[in-house]
Amino acid sequence: MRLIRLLLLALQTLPVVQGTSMPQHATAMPINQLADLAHAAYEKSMEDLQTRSVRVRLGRRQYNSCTRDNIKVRREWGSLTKTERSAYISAIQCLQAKPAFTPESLAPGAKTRFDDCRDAHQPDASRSLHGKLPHLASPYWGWSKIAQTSMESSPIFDGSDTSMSGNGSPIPNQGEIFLTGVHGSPGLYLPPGPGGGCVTSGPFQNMIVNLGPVNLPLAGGTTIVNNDSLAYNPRCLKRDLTTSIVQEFANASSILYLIMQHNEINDFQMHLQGTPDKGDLGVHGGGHYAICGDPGRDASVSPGDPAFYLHHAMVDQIRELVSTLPGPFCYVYL
Ligand SMILES: *[C@@H]1O[C@H](CO)[C@@H](O)[C@H](O)[C@H]1NC(C)=O
Ligand SMILES: *[C@@H]1O[C@H](CO)[C@@H](O)[C@H](O)[C@H]1NC(C)=O
Ligand SMILES: [Cu+2]
Repeated sequence: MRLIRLLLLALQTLPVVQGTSMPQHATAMPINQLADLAHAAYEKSMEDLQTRSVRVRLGRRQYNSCTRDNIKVRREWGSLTKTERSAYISAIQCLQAKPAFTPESLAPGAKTRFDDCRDAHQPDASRSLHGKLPHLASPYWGWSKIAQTSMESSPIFDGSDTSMSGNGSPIPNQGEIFLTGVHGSPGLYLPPGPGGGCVTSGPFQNMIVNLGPVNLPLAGGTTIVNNDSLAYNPRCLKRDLTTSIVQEFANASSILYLIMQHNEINDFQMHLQGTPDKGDLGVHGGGHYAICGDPGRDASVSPGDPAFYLHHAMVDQIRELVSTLPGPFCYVYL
């Protein structure tokens, strides 16, 4: 990890910011510190690429060479133009309209090319979508921005034509969600959100979810378990947007703390992923369980919700902020 260098870079930017008319306390706000850090990482990558190509690890013994010509910028959804948002939505809808590559004998439930991405929930989620849409730099969901407002009012989930669709229809008096603990640990209760039913607005309101559920915790405390993770089970996309979950687990302070205070890779990974048995979802789990619903709340089939990829692009950004190298597919973040 080259975190120390990055921290120094970020700190070097501080006097400049403080020298302007910006009030000093504004710089100290976690959300601004995070922005400074991300900006320093971007500048650093671009500076490195000015004079040479940068070798990044793509996988086991596989490397990619990032240059100024092949570098792609991933942007926060809210900073895309509406035309760019629509283009991304169309790309996802295109995958949903094309027949799957996966043979029916292997996965009867995989009907579309979007379903082929079900395995996206691997350590590097961008890999799957990248394989299908190599020219696309998936935008990301800046969790901490939403943590300041609400899921439903954010441009990602506001239900408009240029969003990833909104909340599910409201189901009154939903009970809490119980995430089973591992190794005999107590588990964790999460509050339900104001939705819970089928998504009724935006571009994905009529989409069909084909795969799962596999291990789906429901409001009220029960869990659907189904061992056949590849079965065909067509149903609507459900969501239960829960702002309090993203606020509690993926706010700017928790992201900063994760990046700054975990210098050992295993420790970093544990805190990124969260330890639900200790009551901590981590920033990663914070984003997932804030989307909630079906398949969003069901870890192994959660890539079936199109918002998954924006969430995981943010996970990628955090990993890449720590290494200060462009991502495996030559991504930088703005
Ligand atoms: C699913 O698999 C587990 C472990 O193999 C087994 O204990 C359980 O009974 C199975 N459930 C169903 C519904 O087949
Ligand atoms: C921010 O996240 C941390 C860690 O998850 C949490 O302890 C804290 O309460 C959160 N802050 C707010 C304002 O929710
Ligand atoms: Cu995930």
